[in-house]
Amino acid sequence: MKLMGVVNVTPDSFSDGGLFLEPEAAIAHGEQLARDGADILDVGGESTRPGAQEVSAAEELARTEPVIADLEGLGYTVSIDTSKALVAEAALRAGAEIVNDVTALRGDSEMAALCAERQATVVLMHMPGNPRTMQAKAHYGDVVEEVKAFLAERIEAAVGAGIAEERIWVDPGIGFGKTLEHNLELLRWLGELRELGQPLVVGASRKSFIGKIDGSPVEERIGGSVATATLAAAAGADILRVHDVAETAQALRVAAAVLG
Ligand code: HH2
Repeated sequence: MKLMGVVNVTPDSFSDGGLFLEPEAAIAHGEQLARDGADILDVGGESTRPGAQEVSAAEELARTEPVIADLEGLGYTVSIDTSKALVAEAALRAGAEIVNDVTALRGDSEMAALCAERQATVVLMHMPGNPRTMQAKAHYGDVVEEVKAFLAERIEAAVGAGIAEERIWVDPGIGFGKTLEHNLELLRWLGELRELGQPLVVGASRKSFIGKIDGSPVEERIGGSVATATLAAAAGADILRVHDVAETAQALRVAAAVLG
């Protein structure tokens, strides 16, 4: 089990926007997450929340590159959370090893070839449409089957573009074009996605589905996030993308001790 700690270098991320916009603050936050137990630091320079402002590649690159260079220099494993090949290229040059693309290589026609050539590990995430259109597309017959079929198709596309199968991770995209019930179904049947045969990433941390269950505002969703992460781990997730690394790491230690 790996923990991927979230380092948002943005003014508008849904849970921590503006807190780490200065490179020094983002780097210090990344270092803290690593001390807390993060195995990977996921650096992002553009919010993907519904309705978020689009950011130019130049701005996204300027936000993320110095943070990645410093964190990589300190010896940490870094991923870049981007859909833009220009941003990913600069990140890989600065030492990132993983490209976390919420569009699953559909957002930028250069992205697949870049990841293949640079031998990056890629995270392929499910999202219908894009962040601006996704909530209108939250319609499924069987959400688990449809997400699984989408991811299978994206794995095939990635392999076709020359990305080695052992470098492909998959993610159901909790909160991306899904209603509360869709998110719960996916979390309930997470094990089905293991049949894809690739490492499984789950990112449910602080997301609005938790607030829809108990009315909690975003700053009060740590309990729900940790519960979800623990259940996802028990269901076979391999990588958990979380904001609250220390709390999640403790929950996983205790769960592992109890399960023996
Ligand atoms: N969720 C977010 C962003 N990137 N990447 C993957 N692979 N899986 C996810 O579930 C995922 C992701 C949204 O969370 P956050 O980065 O905290 O917010 P924002 O997009 O507003 O910056």
